[in-house]
Amino acid sequence: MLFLIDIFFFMEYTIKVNKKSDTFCKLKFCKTLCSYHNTARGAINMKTNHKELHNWIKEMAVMCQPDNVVWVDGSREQKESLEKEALSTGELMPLDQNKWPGCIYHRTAVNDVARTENLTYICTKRKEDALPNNNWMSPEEGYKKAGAIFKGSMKGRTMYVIPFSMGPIGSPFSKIGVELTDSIYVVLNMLIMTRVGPEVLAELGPDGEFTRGLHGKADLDLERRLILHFPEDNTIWSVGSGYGGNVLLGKKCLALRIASWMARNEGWLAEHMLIMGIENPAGNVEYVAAAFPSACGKTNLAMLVPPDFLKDQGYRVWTVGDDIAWLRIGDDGRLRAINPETGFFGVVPGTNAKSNPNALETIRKNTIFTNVLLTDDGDIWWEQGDDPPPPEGTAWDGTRWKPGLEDRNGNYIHGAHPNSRFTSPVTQCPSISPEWDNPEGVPISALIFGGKRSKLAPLVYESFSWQHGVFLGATMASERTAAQYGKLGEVRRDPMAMLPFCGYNMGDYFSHWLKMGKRIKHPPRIFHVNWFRTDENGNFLWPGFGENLRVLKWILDRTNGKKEAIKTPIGYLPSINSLDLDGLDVTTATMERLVEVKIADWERELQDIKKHFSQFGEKLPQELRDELHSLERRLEKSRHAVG
Ligand code: OXD
Ligand code: MN
Repeated sequence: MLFLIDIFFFMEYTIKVNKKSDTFCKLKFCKTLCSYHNTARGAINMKTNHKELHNWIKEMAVMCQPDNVVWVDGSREQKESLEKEALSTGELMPLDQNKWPGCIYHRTAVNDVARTENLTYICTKRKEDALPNNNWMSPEEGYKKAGAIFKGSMKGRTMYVIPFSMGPIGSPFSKIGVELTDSIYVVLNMLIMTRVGPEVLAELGPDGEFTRGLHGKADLDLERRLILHFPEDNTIWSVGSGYGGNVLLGKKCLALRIASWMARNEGWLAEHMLIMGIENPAGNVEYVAAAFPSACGKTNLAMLVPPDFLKDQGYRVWTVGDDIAWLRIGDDGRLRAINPETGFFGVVPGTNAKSNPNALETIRKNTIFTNVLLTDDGDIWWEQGDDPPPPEGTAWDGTRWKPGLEDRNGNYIHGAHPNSRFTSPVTQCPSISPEWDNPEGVPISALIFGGKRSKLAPLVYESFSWQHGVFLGATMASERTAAQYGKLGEVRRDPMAMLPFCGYNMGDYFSHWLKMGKRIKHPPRIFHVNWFRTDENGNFLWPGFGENLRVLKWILDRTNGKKEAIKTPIGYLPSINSLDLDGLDVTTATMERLVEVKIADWERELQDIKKHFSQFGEKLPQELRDELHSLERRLEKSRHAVG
């Protein structure tokens, strides 16, 4: 039967190619097609009679002209043989297996170390569906431009077919994607980050919906790099990059940009949020989801270790996810969330016994390290870790490195790239929640927004309502740190931490959030936190790290109606007494500064929010204009009251 189907496809494709009078050499075309058939039949259990899937793979193979097409089946044998192959070509490098069992090393091209937002596009028929928060291209132009780069780009390479599920296979939350890629590094990362295997094809059936993801390294030329999303076609084309955020198509591309589009149409939320459970001494676990812009410590918070004082009382933290949350309204009328991923793709530098001991434990084995420093004996090192630097090694960019190296301007030269990464299975995390892959998700008691604000935002405050909470998310901002591009201290608005990831017009996105709130019978309360307030000398006022659990505790107490709060113009704030500060070395004077609301500062903020809102024009929902005016009135009233 399979044979007959193959003949049928062969004929169909021959006709199509001839009709288009494509310039492909027919011989080559046959080679691609035949090897596709061979490997499709050869791969263990990777059988599907999904005609559209077969057609699409063949169409992409005809364009990219790989020498082979190989299905990825999720098996240990195939993974090991791919590792071996990549080690033999230098795509991967070995690590000391005694020190780093099951771990491998990869170095990206020097020009390819982070997501390239300027080369990332949403391709929709109408420009206004993507703007103002995205780069836009028409689908025709997108397919044409990227197609020209893809054309013939896999000659001499293998195209891997990865069927994957974001979310537990078969869960009502989950979505299926298929990524075609010419990179073994991508295959190995996808095997950690997503669910891959014959079960995915079984779930897809003969005609199930899937996201079509095509990735090709091409020549890794920055001038020929494009990360394109076609939400109207449920398609992603990424070419010219080998960096995770651009090429692990299940992550930012599918689980945020494409999924946010789907979520709007289907009535759910795809968010850039961690999910964590907090267990109280009575053994009850309550869950929160929190959005912070990149580089604000989401992974650290998700894996928080309680300070001794709270641990002794019986508090525990359970990690569900560190980056992405898909949220739907459950039958119980509550908002429920899943982490669609199965791995962590985290930043390595700064990971140490204080900032994140659970991450350190997670990455000890079966981890892919990208762009950290490599020593000559197969060890690795990174800045702000626990270990002193090795006497020498090879830096992330392949150059020789030793401690104290400086460039011509006297700047420190990094051994590990500041955005070097670990890819590790979530199941290796000591704090992984037993509920992390519950197909029904976990119920969310509180949604938390946050950012780095050195002066303005108090440690924590609660919104007055869902609508006000959406306003807090829509106006969220973070100050640039030294490690980021741009002016130091400059405030960057990053609504819901989704600015680089919302796959459609952000004004419509705000409306969607407001609509969702009306549909949730028992909505979570919405909070804002800021761990980063500083004194005049730039020292942090709040100790952060595990102590952040004290703030989460207040948040959950509020959701349970247990704690009083002070009504201020910006929201409900904790009185200092209502925060559990026992055993914490922070003076009352410092605490007072941490919860201070300075009216003059907020009035300045208001002007900036107005500017921020103006970019959404007519698309800005009236409810958010109302919230802005209410805040203005409350601040005015408060200023008069103070005199
Ligand atoms: C990430 C990011 O890589 O948000 O998770 O940039
Ligand atoms: Mn992220």
